Amino acid sequence: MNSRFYITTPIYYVNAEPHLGHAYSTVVADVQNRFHRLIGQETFFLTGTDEHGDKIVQAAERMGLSPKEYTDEISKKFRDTWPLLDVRPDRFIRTTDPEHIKTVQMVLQKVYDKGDIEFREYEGLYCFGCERFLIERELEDGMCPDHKTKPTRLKEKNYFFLMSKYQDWLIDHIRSNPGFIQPERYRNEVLSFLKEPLEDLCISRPVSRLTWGVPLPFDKDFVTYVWFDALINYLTGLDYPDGERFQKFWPVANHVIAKDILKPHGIYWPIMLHAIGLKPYESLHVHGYWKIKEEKMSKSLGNIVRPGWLVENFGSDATRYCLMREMSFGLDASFSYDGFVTRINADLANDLGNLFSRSTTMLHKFRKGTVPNETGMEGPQDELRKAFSALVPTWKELMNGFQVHNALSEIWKVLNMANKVIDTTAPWKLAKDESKQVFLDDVLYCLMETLRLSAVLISPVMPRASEKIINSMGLDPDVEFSENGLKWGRLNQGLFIKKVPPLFPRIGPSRKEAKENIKKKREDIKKEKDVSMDSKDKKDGLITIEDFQKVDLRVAQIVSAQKHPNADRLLQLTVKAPEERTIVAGIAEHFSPDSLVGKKVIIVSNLKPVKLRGVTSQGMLLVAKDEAGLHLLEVDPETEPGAKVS
Ligand code: ME8
Repeated sequence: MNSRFYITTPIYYVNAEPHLGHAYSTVVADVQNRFHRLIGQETFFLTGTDEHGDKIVQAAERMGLSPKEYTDEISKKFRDTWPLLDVRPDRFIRTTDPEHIKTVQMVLQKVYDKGDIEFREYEGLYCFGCERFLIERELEDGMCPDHKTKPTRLKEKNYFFLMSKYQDWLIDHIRSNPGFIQPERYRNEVLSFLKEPLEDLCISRPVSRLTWGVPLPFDKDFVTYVWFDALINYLTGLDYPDGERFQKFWPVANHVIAKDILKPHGIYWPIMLHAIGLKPYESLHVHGYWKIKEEKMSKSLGNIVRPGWLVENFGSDATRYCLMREMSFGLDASFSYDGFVTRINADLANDLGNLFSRSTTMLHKFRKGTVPNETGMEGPQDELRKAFSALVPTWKELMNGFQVHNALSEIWKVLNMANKVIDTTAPWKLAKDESKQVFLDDVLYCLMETLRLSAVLISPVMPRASEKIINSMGLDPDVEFSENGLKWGRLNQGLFIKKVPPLFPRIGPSRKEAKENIKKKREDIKKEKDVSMDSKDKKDGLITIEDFQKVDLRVAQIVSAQKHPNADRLLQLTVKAPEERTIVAGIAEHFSPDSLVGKKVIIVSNLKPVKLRGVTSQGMLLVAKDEAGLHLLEVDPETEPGAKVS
């Protein structure tokens, strides 16, 4: 095995903000980075943003910003998103970084001097979404299959990279390196594409049409086309050509992408590398699409899920777990809120969370919280010891092959086995039987050691929960999350295990269930009302105008919103009406804090302040409630905060 590992994500276009699809590739890379570090390799992890090209200029124009201002803003959003998901890249690269521009120009000059770049006229069908010319057979019903738009016919003189002359070399390289493109279906896809003659690659745009790009060093009237610019980030990221990092990490380069950019990575990139005399990357790892209701999640289709929203709802660990567990690497997967909730409640709250709390509770009850002697007895618990000797090598192999979903499923088999060990050995019964104490010691030891070792195995995916487990054992995560930590039997007798709050509290009913509950409640209330209205004076429900005038309704603008520190169902809002005040509202299950900021709503402003779980609420937010749930009562955005509602 190599002693080093270099992992990259695509650099994302800044024409839209990050979504779950970007988060997936980035978390995959982070998990790989953590895994390879854990098994003792020196690693380097690169991500970043792709900032040149027509699409970016158009997006900036729509926002009324210069390309520079615009790219600064959106690039920062990507950079700020990754820590929310505990993603820790070693370098965040931007294609507008001066050192990158220098590297691109150096590479272009090298390829040009070699005679692999030529100036010619070209006419073809250009997709602005893909930022490249498409060929007829790539179209579906005359449209770009990815962007569902009709390409534009363009004719212009441009520079071309003479890719076709390296076609046979590439076929040979892919055939003789089975792991070069993974999973195999994508390797086959590239090989089947290479059965047709390759066209040369247009690598420039005239500055008359586009100035937002890297100028060609050999012709100032042209800038380079995005792919020649973008792919080179993987070299700039290692300080190519002279950096020490380049020497260390280029031979072990692993790229993660989705299938949308298979062709540039599976064909253009290895040929570019070969042309400049470099060995191609070690492996390309290609995953499928996250979809929503059968459509690819994408900024152009507008059906996106924000990573920040996922973290707010589920937390970072559970989001990472669901991303890794719900998608088989290489295949498409569907996102649904309910699917994530079900997964979290079943795997994290029940299987892992319960195992941890049941085991520590019993350890406290029967052994004052200290780890007993491992007595190595036969019994159901012995299966756990045996299971790990098979699980650890399987886990390594699956993680190495980017089969994280399968690695997790193998770990969960053992966690379930441990839960069954508790049921079948019934430690609470053993505790009452003097003759069973040595056996009980072994059962408790095996449960705790199962938890420690599982924590090590899940640490690349769920760094927080695994650290909590290791810390509760008074151990050092830096020591445990290493090759040493992978050995059974590291928990020493006498070690005190702290009790900690539940690792993964159950998430309340899913939206669908919540809607059904609300509907049922409404029906119950209606039934009760109908009965009381019949028996009492129906006029009882009416109020006078004077009654209504007692209520002071005002327009308020929500300035900030955050989760209530002590209650899951509550949000803490700061509103302007026109003076600032705090309102605590029971709407956390229906609205994400971010979605509320800036909204103008109606509040009851003369309610007596009340303290709700430690925070004083000065008023009440009005919402409408129907079978679908809660809806905000928004007012015309022109209305001044503080305006009286009558
Ligand atoms: O293509 N499912 O940038 P991009 C899974 N700048 N992954 C998805 C996804 C989805 N629905 N949507 C996006 C570019 N992705 C170029 C790359 S690299 C030298 C230049 C992820 O912003 C996935 O990794 O369109 C995909 O390959 C990438 O975002 C495309 O990002």
